[in-house]
Amino acid sequence: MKIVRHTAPDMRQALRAIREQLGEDAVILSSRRGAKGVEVTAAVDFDAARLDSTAKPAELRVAPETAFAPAPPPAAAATDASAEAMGNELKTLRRMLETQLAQLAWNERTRRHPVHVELLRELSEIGVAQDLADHLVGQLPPGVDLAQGRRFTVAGLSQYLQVTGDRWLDSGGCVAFIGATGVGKTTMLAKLAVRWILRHGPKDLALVASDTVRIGAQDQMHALGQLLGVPVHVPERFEALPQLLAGLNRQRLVLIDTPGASVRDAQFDARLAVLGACAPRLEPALVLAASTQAGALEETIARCAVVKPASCLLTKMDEAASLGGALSALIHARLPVSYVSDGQRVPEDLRPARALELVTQAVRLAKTSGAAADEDLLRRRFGKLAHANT
Ligand SMILES: Nc1nc2c(ncn2[C@@H]2O[C@H](COP(=O)(O)OP(=O)(O)OP(=O)(O)O)[C@@H](O)[C@H]2O)c(=O)[nH]1
Ligand SMILES: [Mg+2]
Repeated sequence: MKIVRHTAPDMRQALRAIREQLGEDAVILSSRRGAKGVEVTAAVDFDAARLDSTAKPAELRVAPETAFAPAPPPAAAATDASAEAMGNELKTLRRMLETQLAQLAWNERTRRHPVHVELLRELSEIGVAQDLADHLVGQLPPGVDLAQGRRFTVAGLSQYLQVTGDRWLDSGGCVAFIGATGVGKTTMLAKLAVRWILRHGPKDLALVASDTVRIGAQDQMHALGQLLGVPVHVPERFEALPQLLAGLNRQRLVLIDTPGASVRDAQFDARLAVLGACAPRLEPALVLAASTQAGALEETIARCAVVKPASCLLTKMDEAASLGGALSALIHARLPVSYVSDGQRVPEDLRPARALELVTQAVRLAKTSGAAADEDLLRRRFGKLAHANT
């Protein structure tokens, strides 16, 4: 491929000069008006042109006795390869051009709105998703300084993050804890059961052990029931859960332990269908480990959306290196948080979720971990967005 740039007083003259130099196959890549007239950048693929003109008819013929589907003739294959190479080069050029435009847009944004740019950097360091960060900064009233901007974005994030309050421990419910393996479902159930007993006594509580998959899961639930003095109910099969729950109408709080599985596992979908059949009595609650990567959290949330979880519980807050990604995923999904857990101790490490507290914790975590946004990444992300919006 050959690329040339021509400057001429007007477009007609520039195009003529390009045609004379590169021929009729020239492709215009860009044009812009400058002080000296019009600058046009064009390219032509010489290899393709040469191949076309030198291809001999004999090379393109297929022997008539060939019984099976013939392979593409060599000249045609070469032309294909050449066209593909040209396509790739054009893609590379386009990417380079986009990067440059993003850089220009970012520089312009830095010059005109230094506070916005600083806030975007800080939100990225917290782990807040790019579109959400851009949206928050876009909502700022004109003329705010950095300290005011910080308060606005923290307040904005905590307004978007929904929480349920201490609902189950106050008034009870029928809750099934669902989620991936090892995220802390059973531990969370145990913490809530103990807290309930401390507040209301054991009378109105029932535990359901429907995890028949993990070795020892049933024993664990029976041991918990014995310790707390509450009955533990075991369905014959997971599919028998709706009948079992129908018999537990009198209890004010029913906590159901379910087996963990990869959310891509077909078994997981089948169990969700059973839980869906228990609606509206049963409330599926999604247990998410805050230490999980935001993309994986988003996938789990999307897969579990079929049972319309009314809330989620965030566990392993103490293990998370960053919280902004998890909070962004919850905000995107409009999924309220009910309780959070930041340790293994039963029942100490459990608290009802409070939005401002969670956002402040995310900010603090970014500060203590010394998270530093990659300048190049910022420029590409937000510059591209700014350029796309112009
Ligand atoms: N650091 C920390 N560990 C936790 C927390 N919650 C649970 N764990 C630990 O995580 C491990 C798994 O917890 P489980 O409650 O068994 O998780 P699960 O989701 O029931 O696991 P499966 O039933 O196997 O899918 C245990 O060692 C818990 O003590 C937490 O908030 N922080
Ligand atoms: Mg478990």
